[in-house]
Amino acid sequence: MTSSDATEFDPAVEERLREGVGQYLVGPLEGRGVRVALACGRFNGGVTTRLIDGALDLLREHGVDRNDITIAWAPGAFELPLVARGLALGEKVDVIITLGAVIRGDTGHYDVVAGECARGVQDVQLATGVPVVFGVLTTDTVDQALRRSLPDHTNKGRECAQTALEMVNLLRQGAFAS
Ligand code: INI
Repeated sequence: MTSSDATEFDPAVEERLREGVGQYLVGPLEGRGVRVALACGRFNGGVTTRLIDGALDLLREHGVDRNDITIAWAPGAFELPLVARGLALGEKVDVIITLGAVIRGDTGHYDVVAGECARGVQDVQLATGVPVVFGVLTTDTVDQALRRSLPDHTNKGRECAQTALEMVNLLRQGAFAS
């Protein structure tokens, strides 16, 4: 979900904010030297592969080396937190992007799978200090999932890749504990 036009961040205010404070911390979208793992659910793989393509496009555009990108497949969204935890503790990546698709129409346990996945992802990033981006679509219909994984700037995987670079470069700054 992107901000609406009414709530979107206005870059024009940035200069004013910078001038008004001592430290202004923001993560630039620099991909060189950033190691990224994509933890992906195979369930609804027709959607998750579209999210992967969106993420890879953004990472390449910002200079991430292909050798610094890892793809790890989990059976479904429920397993993504454990895969993310393993990658984080392995200390070979700087950020993990979880990509999945939980579609209400397909399952009675939608709420459990979606909720546990989100909770687990947050738990992993807080416990390890490695940023874990939540790129799991939670939709009512297949059509909604397909619309959020189009090959354009609205693709959720692409959006999450941008979040990943911003978070890595933000947390690399001196004000943060390493
Ligand atoms: N996993 C998903 O990623 N998306 C779904 O929509 C989904 N549904 O519909 O059930 C789903 N289920 C599998 C789940 O993630 C686990 O892999 C499974 O329960 C085994 O632990």
